[in-house]
Amino acid sequence: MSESFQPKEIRGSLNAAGLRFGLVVSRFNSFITERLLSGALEALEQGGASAAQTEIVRVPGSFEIPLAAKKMAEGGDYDAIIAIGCVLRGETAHFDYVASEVARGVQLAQMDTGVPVVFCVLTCDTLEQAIDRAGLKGGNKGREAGLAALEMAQLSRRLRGPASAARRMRKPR
Ligand code: INI
Repeated sequence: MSESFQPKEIRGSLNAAGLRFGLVVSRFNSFITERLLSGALEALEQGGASAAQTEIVRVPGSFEIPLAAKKMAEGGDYDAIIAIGCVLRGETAHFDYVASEVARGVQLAQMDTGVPVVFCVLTCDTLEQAIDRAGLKGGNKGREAGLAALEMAQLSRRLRGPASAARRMRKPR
C-alpha cells in the first residue's frame, strides 16, 4: 500500500453536546444494576451530558428491557439508549431464556429503529462475577456502556444511512 493511500476515517467522538440519552434499567438484581447505572451516568456526565439530556426508564426485569428500549427508540427522543440488566444463572433453564431473549431483543430494537441501543446486560454464573463487573475487579461495565453510547450517538449522526454514504463515495472530492 502506498503512503499516499489515506482513506477518510469516520469515528464518533465522546462528546455529548446536543445529544439525548435514554437508559432503561431492570429492577431485578438492582444491587448490581444500580451500580451499572451509576457507571453509565458517570461516563455520560464526563462526556458533557446534563441531567436534562438524560432520562431513565425502569422495568421489572431484563426480559422487559427490549420492548421498553424499542418504544423509547421509536419515540425519537434519544440519540442512543443504554440497556442495563443483570441475569444470574440459577438452577433451571430460566437464565438461558431470559439471557438470550434480552440480547436478541436489544439487537432487534436497534436494527429495527436505527437508534443505537448499547447492551449493558450482565449474564453471569455467580453474583461474585457480577459484582466484579459492576465496579470491582472487572471495572464497571456501565461506564463502558456510557462511553459506547456517546460514541455510537455521535457516529450515527455522521452516518446518515447507506444510501447517502454510497452517494458521498461516488462523488470525487
Ligand atoms: N430477570 C433479570 O433481570 N435477571 C435474572 O437473573 C432473572 N431471573 O433469574 O429470573 C430475571 N427474571 C425476571 C424476568 O426478567 C422477567 O422480569 C419476568 O420473567 C417477567 O416477565
